[in-house]
This record gives sequence, structure tokens and C-alpha cells, in this order.
Amino acid sequence: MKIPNYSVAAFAIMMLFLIVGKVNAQNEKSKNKLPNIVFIYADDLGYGDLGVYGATEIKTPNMDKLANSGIRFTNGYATSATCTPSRYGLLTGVYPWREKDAKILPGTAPLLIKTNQMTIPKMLKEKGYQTGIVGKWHLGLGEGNLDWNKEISPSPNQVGFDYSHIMAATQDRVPTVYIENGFVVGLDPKDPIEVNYDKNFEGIPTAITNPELVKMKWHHGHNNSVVNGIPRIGFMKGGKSAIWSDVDMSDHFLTKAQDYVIKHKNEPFFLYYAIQQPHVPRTPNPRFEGKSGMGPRGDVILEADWTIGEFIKTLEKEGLLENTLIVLSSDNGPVLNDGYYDDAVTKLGKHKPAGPLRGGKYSLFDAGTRVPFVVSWPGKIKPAVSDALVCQIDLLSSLASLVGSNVTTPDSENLMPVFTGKTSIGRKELVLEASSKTAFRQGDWAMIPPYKGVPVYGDVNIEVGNNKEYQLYNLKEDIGQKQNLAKSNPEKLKEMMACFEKIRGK
Ligand code: NG6
Ligand code: CA
Repeated sequence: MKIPNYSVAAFAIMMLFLIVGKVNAQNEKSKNKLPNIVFIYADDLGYGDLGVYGATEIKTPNMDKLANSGIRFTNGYATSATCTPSRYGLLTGVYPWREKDAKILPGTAPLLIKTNQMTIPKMLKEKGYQTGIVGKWHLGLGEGNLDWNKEISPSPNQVGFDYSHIMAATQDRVPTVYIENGFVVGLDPKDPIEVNYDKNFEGIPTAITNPELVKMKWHHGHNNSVVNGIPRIGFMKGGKSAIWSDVDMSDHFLTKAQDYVIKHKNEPFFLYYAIQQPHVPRTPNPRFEGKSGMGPRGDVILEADWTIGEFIKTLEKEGLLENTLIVLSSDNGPVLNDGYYDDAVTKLGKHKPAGPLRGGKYSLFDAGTRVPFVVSWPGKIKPAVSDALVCQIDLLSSLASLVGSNVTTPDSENLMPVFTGKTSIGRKELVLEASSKTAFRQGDWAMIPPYKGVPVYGDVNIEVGNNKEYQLYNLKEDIGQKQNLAKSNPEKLKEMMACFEKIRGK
């Protein structure tokens, strides 16, 4: 039978439409594909520790490159001047001063986040994300009286993370072991682990009873159990086969983070990659030892920078970088002597870890909470520097809006247009916390109400912000908070106090 020519042509045209339609649909799908989300969260990294934030004495090429590929915030804040409260605020979108137990936790503390509480990973999971954490946790585990030799629960896995590979608290606190999905990694059941923060176990050496074991001298605190020659906070017995290697910790977490990305490259994933640097004890891998000329604190910043570079290379190699939203930030401001003699003070030279800001870790002054804050998403965000006021607490509502979730909290603002550079108008105000005391930022102004207590936290030599008088600073004109304007501008002070009290009382 002879097929008329016009029907061949019609068939061809139809096929063409089908193919074009399919290609378009595919394009549309990949264009609208939810981005992967990664938080790279450093520990005690200061506003002035990165080249891109003004450091000249230390080189951070990989963090600088990331910052230059996205939006670098000059007014980006952690919620708190210490770790546990900041991480609580970051993950829950709730101000940590609303939670009375949000203080620096011992390694034996129960889980601070309630298992029925909303968190970023939980919200993302509801939207089809695979969620993981690698690195420092420090938000408590279990329900008290934890048996480290059984399944540890609740853990990150009960508050939204599908996968967790963590250290329980800090590098200077016991237990000095990794925990994966609720189980201590490499534990020998014949050598069970016991942990206590109140009293030692019989026959276990400490930095006081056996100073000859100590390779890193303690300055204040840090004189309990000695692990790998480093005296820690808290006492620990057993678990020998599970004990981590401090100098390999950075490589260890990097490998876990890279493995996670490779394993989940075909689904949208959220990875909270909480690196341990430059918190004490600073234990650079021998590859980085002596490389900064600034002692171990500088060396571990170089190590962290290299590690971040390697991690980003993995995203690139897997073809994921374009559609990955990366937030780089720190949990609180910098500190030099945080309990060990490690040359951080003596070898500092001209480096200014807090940049132009006043104070540091533990401080109500700006260096306590104003931290490096970068948002990169190569496929979507054009590089820029933004002066908008933003806080880590806003990531919950912002990411919710990005993925089409209506999760929010009264404290967390949807700043997605700011994080993607569509506007530079951020928050109007922000309550900041240090050691359960609070201060207030509004526009360019910072206000610290009167507080009892020492003005300088002696051991660490940081001005913490306590003063019998009200303090009021205009950060635009006086970023170093040198000129207290409380007396010369009583109207502004009154206005800020009223707003501050209204939020605090909410
Ligand atoms: C302090 C520790 C300090 C550090 C900090 C927690 C003493 C004297 N000092 O109590 O070394 O571990 O807690 O840091 O023990 S944070 O970044 O996790 O908040
Ligand atoms: Ca910290």
C-alpha cells in the first residue's frame, strides 16, 4: 500500500514535537531540581581569620574562593558566643536564650533538642531530602545516664538526620571516640567505655596524678583524663580500640563527608559538615605543622582551609557544585588561649582573629557572634558582598521557603531573597547571647544592658561585655565599639530597650 507523503510528514512532525517536548520537560526538571544544601560550620573561627574578611597574615585561598563565588555577608551572626547555644539556634530556628539548658554542655548531657521539635534536617526530610551530619555535635545525647556501649538514643538520628558520624561534644571533652548512627565506632565489647564528669574512675591517670603523660600542657581546666597525651575535660575509662587520632580528625571527617556526597549524589541531600577547627586542642596533621608560622591555631586554620577545598573538589568532580547551596560560617567568635599552652598568644604576630571587632568568644561585644558568613550556589547566586543583617537562626525559615515548606518559627525570618542576593534588606533586629546574657542589635546600633560580672574573662583574656552602665554603639561609625553613646543618645537607648524587652518577653 502506498502511504501518502503528507502522512509521513505529519508523523515526522509529531515525533519531533514529542522529542522536543521531552527534552524541554527534562530541562525544566533539572532547572527546578531542589539544590543540595551543605553547611560547613567551623568551630571558633573568627571574623578576621579569613583572607576575604581582611586577614593578611594567614592564607585561606579555598574559603576565599568559596566566598568570592557567592554572597559574603559582613553582618552575619551566630545566635550565640558559644557552641551549644549557637548550634541549637542554627538547627531549630529558635533563639537559644529561650531554652534554659542551652549552655556549653558536658559530654554526658542529655539531648537538648526535643525529639518532637522541628529542625532543619527534619523539615528538609519532609521535602524528600536525604540528611546527614559529619563532625561536631555538642547538643547532648540520650536521656541522661547514658550507656556508651549500647545504642545511643536519642541522637542526631532522632531529630532529623538519616545519617550521623559525630564526636559527642568537643575535641577537648571525653568521650574521645566517634559515634556513627548511635554506635561508638570500633568499640571492643570486652573493653567497655565509661564516662564521668564529676569523679574519676579508680586507677585512671589524670593530668594531675600523671603529668608525665601530658604532651600538651593545660593552662586552665583540661586536667582530667589524658588521651593521646592531651589532657581533657571529663574522665573516661576503657574503649581503647575506639579512641580517635587527634591529628587525623580533619582527614577523617573529610572522608566521611566526601563519602556521604558520593553516596547520595542522585538525590537532593543536606549535609551538616561541622569541622572541629580551630577549637582547642589544636592538633594539625603533620602535613600542616609549622606551616602558618603562627603555631597550632594558624596551622589548623590552614588545615581547615585545605579540607574545605578538597570537599568542594568532590562536589565539583561529581558534577554537583552548580546546584549545591553552601553556607560557610562559624559557631562563635575567636579565642586564643582557651585552656592549653599552644603558642596561640605568643605566635600571633600581627594577625587579628576578630578583625576590627571588639571582644571574642564568650563576649556580648560583636566579635562573640559576628562571624564569617558566606552563601554560595554557583548555578543561582551571583557573587556579591552584602551588608544585610542576617543570622544563622534564619536558615530554617529561609530554606523552608526555598524547598516549598511552610515550616517557620517566630524567631526565624525568611531571608531567602537576601541569601540569594535579590535584596540587601535583611533583618531589622537581632537578640544576641553570651553565657545566658543577651544584647541587642538594631539597624546599625548595638546595645548591651548593664550586667554584673567581670569585664574581662581573665583566663582567656577576652572582654565579655559586662558593665554597670548601659552600652550603646553605632557600628557603622564605630565598628570596634569604642564610643559608648548611651549617655549622649538616651532616645535611641530607650527605643532599643523597649524593642529588646518586647522580644525577650515574647
Ligand atoms: C569551656 C572550656 C573551653 C571550651 C569551651 C567550649 C574550660 C576552662 N574551658 O568551658 O576550653 O571547651 O568550654 O567551647 O574548661 S565551645 O566552642 O564548644 O563552646
Ligand atoms: Ca565554638
